[in-house]
Amino acid sequence: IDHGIAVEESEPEVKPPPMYKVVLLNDDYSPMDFVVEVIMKFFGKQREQATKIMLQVHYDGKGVCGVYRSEIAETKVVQVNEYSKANNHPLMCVMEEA
Ligand code: TYC
Repeated sequence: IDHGIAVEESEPEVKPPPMYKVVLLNDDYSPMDFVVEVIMKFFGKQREQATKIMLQVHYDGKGVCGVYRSEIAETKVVQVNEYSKANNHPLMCVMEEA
């Protein structure tokens, strides 16, 4: 018998996808202007914001460039690491669970 009473859901029907921080790591050799260009090119930041992120990495060891779903985060990491290598800089990008 249908009592017409809706069952309360404790969670939403569709879970949001897991999100990942895409993080740049500091090193002693990558030029600051190269890092700023990378943040602008791959993460769509304006120069002022890109410079803030670069300095965060330089002084604190790492910095978040953006938060994305897994496939997009993985693509950013590969693109940045390939671009750094192609330009002979040791700049490294990794992802972390948000
Ligand atoms: N530490 C580098 C320097 O002094 C600059 C730098 C910033 C390198 C951010 C990597 O992700 C980085 N030239």
